[in-house]
Amino acid sequence: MVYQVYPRSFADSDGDGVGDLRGVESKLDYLAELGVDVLWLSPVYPSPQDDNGYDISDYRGIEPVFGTLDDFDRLLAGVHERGMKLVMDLVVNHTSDEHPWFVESRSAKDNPKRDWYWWRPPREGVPAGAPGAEPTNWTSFFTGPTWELDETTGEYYLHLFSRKQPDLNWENPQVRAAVHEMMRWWLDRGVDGFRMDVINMISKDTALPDSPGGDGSAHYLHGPRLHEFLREMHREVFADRAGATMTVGEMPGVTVEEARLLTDPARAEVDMVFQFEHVQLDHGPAKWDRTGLDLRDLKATLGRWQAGLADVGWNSLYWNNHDQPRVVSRFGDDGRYRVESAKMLATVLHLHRGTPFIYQGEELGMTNYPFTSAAQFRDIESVNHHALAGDVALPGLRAMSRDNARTPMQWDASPNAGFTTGTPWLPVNPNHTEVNAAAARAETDSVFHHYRALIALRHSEPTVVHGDFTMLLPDDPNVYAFSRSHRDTELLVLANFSPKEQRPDLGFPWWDAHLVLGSHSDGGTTLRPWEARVYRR
Ligand code: TEU
Repeated sequence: MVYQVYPRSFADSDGDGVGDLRGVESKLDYLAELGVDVLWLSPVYPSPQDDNGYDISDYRGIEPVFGTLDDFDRLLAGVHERGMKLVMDLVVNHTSDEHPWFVESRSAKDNPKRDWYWWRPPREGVPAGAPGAEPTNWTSFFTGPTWELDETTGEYYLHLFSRKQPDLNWENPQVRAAVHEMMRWWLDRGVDGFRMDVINMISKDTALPDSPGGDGSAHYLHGPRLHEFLREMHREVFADRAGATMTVGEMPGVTVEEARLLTDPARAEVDMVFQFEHVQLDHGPAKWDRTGLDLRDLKATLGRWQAGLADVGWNSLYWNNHDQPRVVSRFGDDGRYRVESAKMLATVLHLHRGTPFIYQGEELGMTNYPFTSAAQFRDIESVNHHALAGDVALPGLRAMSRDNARTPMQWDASPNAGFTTGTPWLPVNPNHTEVNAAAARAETDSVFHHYRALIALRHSEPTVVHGDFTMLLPDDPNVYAFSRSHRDTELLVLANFSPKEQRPDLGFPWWDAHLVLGSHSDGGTTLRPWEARVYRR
C-alpha cells in the first residue's frame, strides 16, 4: 500500500512551523511499523508556494523550506533501508510562472521557448485587457479566467489553475524531451516512480475552442494525443527499468473505459489512475454545495470500477489526499462513532481489489478542522472561492476545503501535537489531545492498529490482492457487502454505513463464518453502528 506524505504538514524538524524532509526522515520507523510499502511525497521542489508546491520553479532541486538535496538523499536511503519505496509527485501539466522556462518564454514573441507554453493574442476585435478579450471563455479551477494577459508582449497565456501556474505546451517535442530528461534524473537518483499530477490534461484540443458555460474540460481532459504522450513517456523514461517503478496518473474526469486502456500493462502507459467519481458523489452543482452521500451510489461507482478493471488494468483505492476533506468527517461520523467509522471505512477500502493509498493522519482517524472564519483558510482554491462568493460560502468551505486535509499531523497530545516547536503554518486540530499517534500506538483497539491489521492481512492473504470482487446487496442503503474469491478462499466483507444496528440478509447465516478481522473484537448476528467485519468462508 502507498502512504501519502504532505511534507509541509507532516513533521517540522527546525521549528519554522513548516514540515520538512528531516521531519519525514524522523518518522520512517513509524511508517515501517504501520506497514507502508511505498511513500508518495507531495512536491518538495523549489516553488513560490502559490499552490503549496504544485507550482514548480526548478524541477531538480529542493525548496529550502523543506531542506536540501542531501536531506532528500538521506531520506531516500532511509526509506530503502527499511524496504520501502519512494515515489515523487510529478507536476508537468504546468510550471510556476517563476520557472526559467516561462521567464524566457514570456520575454519575447520570438523567444526560442515561446512555444513551450500556450500563448494567444486577444480575442478578435477586443482590445487586450478588456473583459472578454481572453482567447477562450474557460474558467480556472481556482476561479476567474484561464488566461492571463502578459503586458510585455500583449498576448495571453493559458493557466488551468492559478495565474502563477502556466500550462506547458506538450505539443512541443522539446517540452516532452525536457520532462523525460528530468524524470530520468530523479530515477537515476534512486526514486522509484511518480504520482503524475493532472496528467490527463497534457493533451489539449489545439483549436482551443470556447465552451458552453465556460467549462473547457471537454477540450483539455483526455485530449487526442494523451495515449501517445504517455506511451512515449513510458518508452523514454521507464522501458529500461521494467518492473522497478510505479506510476499513478491523477486524472480528474477519467472514465472506466479510458482507464482500461490507460492501465492495461500491454499498452505500457501508466500502472494506475486516480479517478474522481466516488469523491464527487456528494458534490452539488459545485463541490462546495455538498449533498449527503447515498451509499447505493458509492457501491454502484466503486462496483463499476471493480468490474471495469477486473480483467485488465488495475485500480487505485483512496478516500483521502491533500485535496479531499477527511473521510471520517465526510462519509463516516467524526463524533461519537469516530473510531468505529474510521475503522469501517478503512476495512471497506482495503478489502477492494487494487492498491490502497493512505493519506497522512487517516490511519489515526484524523478529522476535518473546526474552521470558524474564512480568514483561517490558506489554500488558494478556498481563498479564491471565498473572495468570489463571500461569507455565504463558509459552510461549504468548512465541509470541503482542501485545508481540512492540510492541518498538521497529530503526533502526540503536546502543544502543536508534536508537529513543530514553532508556530504551525496552519493551526493544529484541537482534538489532537485525544487523536494522535502516540495515543493510537498505545491503544490496541485504535484506528492505527486496525490499519496495521488490514495491511498485514493484505501482505499475508493472497485473496486480498488477487481475489475476484463480487458486490452484494447493491440496493441496501445502509450496508456495504461484497466478497473476494481466490482459489479455495472466499472473504466476505460486511460494513454498516449507519448509526443503527443492521442485520443484512445474505440468504445464509454469515455470522457463523470465521471472523478474520473486525472493527469490533467479537461477532454476533447484527452489525453494530458503523461496524465492519471480514469473514473467511
Ligand atoms: O489536483 C487536481 C485537481 O483537479 C484538484 O484541484 C481538484 O480538482 C480540486 O482540488 C477539487 O476541489 C492536482 C493537485 O492534487 C492539487 O493539489 C493542485 O492544486 C492541482 O492539481 C494543480 O496542480
